[in-house]
Amino acid sequence: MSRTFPALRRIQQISQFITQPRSITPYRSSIVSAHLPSSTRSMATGNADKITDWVSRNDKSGEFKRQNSAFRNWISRKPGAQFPPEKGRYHLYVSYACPWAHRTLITRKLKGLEDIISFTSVHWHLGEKGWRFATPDEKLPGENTTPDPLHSDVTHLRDIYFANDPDYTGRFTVPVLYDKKTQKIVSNESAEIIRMLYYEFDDLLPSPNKQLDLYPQSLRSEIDTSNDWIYNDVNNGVYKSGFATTQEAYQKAVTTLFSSLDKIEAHLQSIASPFFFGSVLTEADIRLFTTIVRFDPVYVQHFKCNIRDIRSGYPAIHRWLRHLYWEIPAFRETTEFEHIKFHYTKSHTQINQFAITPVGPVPDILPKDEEVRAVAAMKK
Ligand SMILES: N[C@@H](CCC(=O)N[C@@H](CS)C(=O)NCC(=O)O)C(=O)O
Repeated sequence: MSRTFPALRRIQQISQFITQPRSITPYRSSIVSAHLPSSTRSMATGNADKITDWVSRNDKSGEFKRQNSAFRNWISRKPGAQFPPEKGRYHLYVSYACPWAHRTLITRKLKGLEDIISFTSVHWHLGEKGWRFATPDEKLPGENTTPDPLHSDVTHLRDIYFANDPDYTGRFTVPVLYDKKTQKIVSNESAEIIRMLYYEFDDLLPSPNKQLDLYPQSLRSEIDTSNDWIYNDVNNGVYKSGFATTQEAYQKAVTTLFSSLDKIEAHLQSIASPFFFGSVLTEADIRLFTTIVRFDPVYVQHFKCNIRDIRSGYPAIHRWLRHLYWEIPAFRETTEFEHIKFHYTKSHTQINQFAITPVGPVPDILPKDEEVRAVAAMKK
């Protein structure tokens, strides 16, 4: 039983997780206690909705609308830059559950920035005050899923947002790229953070890492074009499908999502190389991977993206996915399925009232040389 259903075993272990008492040990500095205790702040979305209302209850369109990120500074190696690249100066706040934050973890590892940029993952549960940090006694999978190592009195990610801007009215999203020196948020936009990581720290890196170019000049316009539709239809498309509160909004999103997956499948079928743009790994692979690796374990059932699944319906995408996951450690080592499965199913109570986490699919991702039974039978 436990061998066949590892997910079930994990679910049983965490059944009393959500409201554990907090005991915080002091770390280095305090940013919130004077004026912004998290328990007394109300919602920050600027309206009457709760944090867990993904589509406003007043929005008749029923469509999920993602907000624009508010902090948009750049780390730059240009002389006189406000945020220059420095070893040990910057910290990433992420969630292993989040596909946007996952981009930054993969890029950090691919570029060999582990000793240069530190990180913390929040707990996978997102409640009415948004993301919270794990308590010292909670043992969660994944490196650095700990209390905030930088601030003794921070319990929630929103404390960091409010310390930067007490009037902040947006959502408290991960990833956050944080400057320990000035105690400022540099950026909370993953698409921009990964591009900073591609080049701005290169002077601090040895040659092989420096040479890894994830956004090569010769492919930039192709990457930008694919980013555009893959973001709208696929990365964000799964959310538009899952959070829709009308049949019409759902159907529009889910059919667009699957026609784009069909297009990606045809593209990957047509090239005989392992990466999205041929023989070199690029940003396009990173951005698509973080959605596709969550697809079968979560999006198929939780977001109703169930016209097909990846493992039985998209052989070329499945091959591409498993190549990245099993062959390139930066992809596998930053993927934490427990955070992924529990976050969505136990945080999105607007669409999963009883927070039941489905046991399957088993396993979360197939080994490289195994297929689902029907596919395997066809091959015999
Ligand atoms: N544009 C942002 C989006 C990030 C985002 O939406 N993150 C989600 C997690 S997957 C989040 O933190 N949501 C918390 C909330 O909206 O309350 C990026 O790409 O960095």
